[in-house]
Amino acid sequence: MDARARQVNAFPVAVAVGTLLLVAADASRACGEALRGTTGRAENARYEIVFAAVPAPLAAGKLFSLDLAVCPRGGAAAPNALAVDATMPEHRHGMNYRPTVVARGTGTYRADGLMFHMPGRWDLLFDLVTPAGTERLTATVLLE
Ligand SMILES: [Cu+2]
Repeated sequence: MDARARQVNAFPVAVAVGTLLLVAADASRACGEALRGTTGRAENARYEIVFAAVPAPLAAGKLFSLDLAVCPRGGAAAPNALAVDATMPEHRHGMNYRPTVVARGTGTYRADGLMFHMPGRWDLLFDLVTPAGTERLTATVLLE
């Protein structure tokens, strides 16, 4: 075996070691690295949700989707389902659309059909259906 062949064979080993190190990193960091172009996060003691808007940045009056990753913390059970909604708490109204959420495996989800129809403060509401009950996590978005 010449040197070039050995180098080619060594490459997958290096990739495997890198993956193991990533898995060993703490769970919240792994969640943060699960999505490219992360828009924001919602968290409590038991769960962390990171999300990326598609398309980004968000704009008033435009339909958008969210790519989401849900990471249980501290031994919390993985959720069975996720629902997404949004409200403007200062105006006491929600969206004019009802988003749909599809599970994509390994704690990731896609929510389609969201629209912030006016600028201002919006609260994204994430309802996690878990074996211990439903948990609501909230993330505030300020839309210009
Ligand atoms: Cu409003």
